[in-house]
Amino acid sequence: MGTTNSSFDAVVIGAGFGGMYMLHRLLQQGLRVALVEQGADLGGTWFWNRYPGARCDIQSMEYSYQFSEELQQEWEWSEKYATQPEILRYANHVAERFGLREHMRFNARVEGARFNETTARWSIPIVDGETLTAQYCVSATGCLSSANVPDIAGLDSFGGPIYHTGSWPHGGVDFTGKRVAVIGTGSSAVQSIPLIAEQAEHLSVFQRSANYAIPAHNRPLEADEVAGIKGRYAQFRKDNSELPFSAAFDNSEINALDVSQEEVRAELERRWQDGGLPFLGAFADLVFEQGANDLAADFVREKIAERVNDPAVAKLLQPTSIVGCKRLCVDTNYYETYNRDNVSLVDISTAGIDEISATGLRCQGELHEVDAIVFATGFDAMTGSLLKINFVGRNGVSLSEKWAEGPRTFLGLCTQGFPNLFTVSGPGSPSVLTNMIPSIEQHVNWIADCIDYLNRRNLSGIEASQAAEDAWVEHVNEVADSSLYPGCSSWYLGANVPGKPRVFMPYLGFPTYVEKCEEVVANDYAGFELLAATSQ
Ligand code: N01
Repeated sequence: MGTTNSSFDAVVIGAGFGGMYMLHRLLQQGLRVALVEQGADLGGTWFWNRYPGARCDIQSMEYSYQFSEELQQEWEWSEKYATQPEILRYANHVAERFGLREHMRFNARVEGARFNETTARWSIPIVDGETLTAQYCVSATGCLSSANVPDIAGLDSFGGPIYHTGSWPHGGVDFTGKRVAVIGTGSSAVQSIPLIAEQAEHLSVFQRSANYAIPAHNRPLEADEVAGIKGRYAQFRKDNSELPFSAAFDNSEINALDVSQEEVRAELERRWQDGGLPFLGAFADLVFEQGANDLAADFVREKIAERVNDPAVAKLLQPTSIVGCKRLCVDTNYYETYNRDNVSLVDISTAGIDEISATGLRCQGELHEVDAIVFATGFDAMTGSLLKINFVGRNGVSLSEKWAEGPRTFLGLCTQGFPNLFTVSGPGSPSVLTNMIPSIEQHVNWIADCIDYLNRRNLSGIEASQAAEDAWVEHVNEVADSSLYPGCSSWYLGANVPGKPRVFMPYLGFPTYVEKCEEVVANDYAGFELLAATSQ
């Protein structure tokens, strides 16, 4: 279809796990595809998040591609939870193995993408580069890729280095002999704080809200457990795909409110000892019934009190919110770190940080002098990176205009008014409430099959219908409202970014979602309008 080297059948944006697999699928279909990536290399999340202690808290045997049986058989994971360098090595291995690199353009930031209604093609200019055109544009820009740096007065006046966990220097950072501030206590902070504390002269953690963390109990993988999974990998994947989070969380069908308190405690203790996110699967009603959630919350608060020596510090570290309503953290020595002499916890829950000066952070009048600041303040999640691209669809309407009141999509895959634009793990899809890689694969497979369907019929494209999109947005909200998830100020709701509309963005329930996607296909893309071939 293309005539010059800037004209493609499809352009994929982002070289993380989503973009890489999208590229692979479309190349296999014989299409001319370019992948553009703003970073200097591939890996997405795992390219950027190189902070000390960065590792995935989904088990490595699951947090990996399943599209190639040979790939999943040959790759050897070393630990239960893989480190960032190991995951990045895996991403590079995949790119080499499937010949993806030569189709990738790095340091290529998209500076706006516009749909041409006459040609039914996207025009995609690259900063300081050429303009690519393509029939299809697939955004695989990631759900947690647009760093959130709070606008704190005086930030620019700080005399030392400032880091964000999500764009960590590639050469690493040596905090030896330094007084360090970490702002934030989410997953990135929980992972990095114990290691920064080991190195720094002094670490001050600035906590706005306490978060629940469950011990990881990370360990090397045993040869026999690896062989056990590899011996039935396809079935293992299939079993997991039928679970709510598409991960082996050993989800119980028992309600905490239907059994005795002793039974509840025994099961929570068992989960605590096993460690990690499967804690959330302890009871079927845990994220749906406040009473059940309270039991789990009390349990974790008690554990925190046991792990932290100073009762006043322990109290500050005990969250009062709903367990799981903000993403559960998984830790290694997080709470014990506060028992160290060189670590202090600064409570900023009521008054925040007044200002940053040349030498430190001032809170409630007191100056905390530091040599370096680490922002572990998360991301403008799910919509941040999409909106930064400045997509312009039909009638010159931009995505920011369309999503001014919050994201609106059909299945998290497409948004009305933006034909031939697909989003991998878009808002309105299960994405961040699941094991991301299987979710990504499901999305990519759907998109690749859809493009193949359109090409076989010589159609010029596809667009979500307004009615299907409206119904989907309503359904996503209804499902979320049946749970406890919307009950706290989480990034799932956009509540971490000042001024962002509060809309629950992910879809809760992976298997139901997959059924709905398959139903749409079985009904010849019901809910979409198929666009006739253009004369261009
Ligand atoms: O970011 P977060 P993250 N002043 O948004 C605080 C995934 N992930 O990078 O809770 C002061 O969770 C904020 O406080 P509050 C995972 O899905 C996975 O840690 O909003 N503080 C919070 O404490 C995760 O959920 C892995 O009151 C401010 C923290 O900063 C997601 O990425 C590892 C503030 C931000 O926590 C994001 O995690 C790491 C302000 N103005 C991340 N603004 C693994 O798989 C925000 N905060 C292991």
